[in-house]
Amino acid sequence: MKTTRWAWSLAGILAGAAGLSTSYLTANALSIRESPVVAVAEDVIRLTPGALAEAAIDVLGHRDKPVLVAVILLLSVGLFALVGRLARRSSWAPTLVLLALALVAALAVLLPKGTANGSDALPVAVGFVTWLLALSLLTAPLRTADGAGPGADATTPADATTPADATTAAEATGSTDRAGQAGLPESSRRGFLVGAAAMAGAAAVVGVLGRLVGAGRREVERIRGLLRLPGVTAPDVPPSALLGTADVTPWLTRADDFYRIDTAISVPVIDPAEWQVRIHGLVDREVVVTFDELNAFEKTEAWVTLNCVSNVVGGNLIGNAWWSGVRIATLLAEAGVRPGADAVLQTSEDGWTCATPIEALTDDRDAMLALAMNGKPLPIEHGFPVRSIVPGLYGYVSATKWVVDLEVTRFADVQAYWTTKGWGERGPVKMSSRIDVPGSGAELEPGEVVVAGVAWAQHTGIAGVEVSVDGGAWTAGEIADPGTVDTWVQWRAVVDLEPGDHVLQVRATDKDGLVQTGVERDVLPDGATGWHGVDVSVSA
Ligand SMILES: Nc1nc2c(c(=O)[nH]1)N[C@H]1C(S)=C(S)[C@@H](COP(=O)(O)O)O[C@H]1N2
Ligand SMILES: [Mo]
Repeated sequence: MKTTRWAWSLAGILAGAAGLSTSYLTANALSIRESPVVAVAEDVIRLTPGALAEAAIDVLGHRDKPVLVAVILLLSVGLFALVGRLARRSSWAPTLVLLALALVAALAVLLPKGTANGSDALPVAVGFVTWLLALSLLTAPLRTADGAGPGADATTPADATTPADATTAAEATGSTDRAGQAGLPESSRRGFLVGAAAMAGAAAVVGVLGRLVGAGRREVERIRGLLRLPGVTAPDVPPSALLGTADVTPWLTRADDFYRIDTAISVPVIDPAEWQVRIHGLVDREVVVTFDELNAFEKTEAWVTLNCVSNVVGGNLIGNAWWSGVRIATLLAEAGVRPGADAVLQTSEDGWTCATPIEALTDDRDAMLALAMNGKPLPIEHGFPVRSIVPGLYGYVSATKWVVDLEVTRFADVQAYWTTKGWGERGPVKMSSRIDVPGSGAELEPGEVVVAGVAWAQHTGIAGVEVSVDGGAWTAGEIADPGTVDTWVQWRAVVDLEPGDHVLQVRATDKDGLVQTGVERDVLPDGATGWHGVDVSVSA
């Protein structure tokens, strides 16, 4: 007995819908900014060449994203139908197609954005598993009807228009009652239809649930969009910070491109109206500050380059932004720090902790409780509504996102999240430098080659950089002057390259005269050291 082709297609489409809805629910339950489908749409927009994108915006106006999401969903329906049909003859072919789809989605979620973290791929994984389970559930009655397992009728391709294939004949005649007498025996037919209806219902329920679960984040995004932050100005990149070299990492990191590191599986979503920070411990009086109170304080603003202790030499867990907030020193002064205290244990809404030297919080580097990044309220992933920013220290000892508690204390008396796992207690940023152009593996013409990148020694400042070819003599490059010691600086140098394979290396010198060490150390326990090198080959 043969089943109909449309039934297999429908099974594929419903299994696909089920997977999309469970991934959507998972994304919303974890407060992830976007579902996998939207992530794919955003990446398509991002990767679309400028001219084409402009043409699309001309035609579609600012509905380009919803239109694209609709197109992606339609294409998916086609692919899911194909997956269903493939399932008739093979068990691995549909799995492969679904795996490919899942990989595209995972890449869209993880790769291009600095803002993703590992758990952002969870919705894709959940969706993929749902696809496989739903497909095998829905196709079971069809398989029974076919009277054999996958592959049994491989000699008779389902799509072939042999006269013997009654179902194809029925389709060819455009029969409206395709479910009927065309192929499925009554019992399998009922089993399949009941299963299909149940799957469609379940997918719809899960989708609606996802929408409801996501309401909290949408509401906080709305509030965030309406927030007024007096004293917060838009970023205005100092021209002296730019050397104008092509293809160098932008000096200002856009929030969307800013690396993201945290232990949050579900992103904390906090309504500013419910936010407050408590300052207590070794203080004269405990102080609680609400968001509106904090927002009423005088703001301080600064360019600060933040980086992660886990950044390997040459890595990109580093970003530079214009931060606006309230000096932590002002708040600590209101509480009155008692003698003997040397640390502040910071705690986030999700229970993450770090201990920061009081000195770094109260000296002239203007450590702040930041309310804005690049002139806008903090993105939720970067700590909305309030996070700490301390120039010169790695994020893991200072940059608490979603901060809610500051306990004045002593290092000797506390343990913090990462220090219990073997990371250093203090985390001053180590000087480093990176080559951005040419890229590793670049193929170049012989002669003069521009080498360029960024270098940093937060809160000390970079005095210069040098480059070397194949471990030879160091030659000085030029550096830009951002007008602060708390950010990375752009640098460039020109080297003369002969045909052949070469290694280019860079090292920096800070404003204290210290030369960046070539000794290679791992990121654990307190930051990597060593020189960044790139391999290039020069044609003859
Ligand atoms: N609440 C919270 N804050 C946190 C962390 C975290 O896991 N949880 N990670 C820290 C680390 S290790 C770094 S490097 C910075 C990264 O900040 P970003 O994600 O905004 O780039 O945040 C810090 N603040
Ligand atoms: Mo970090």
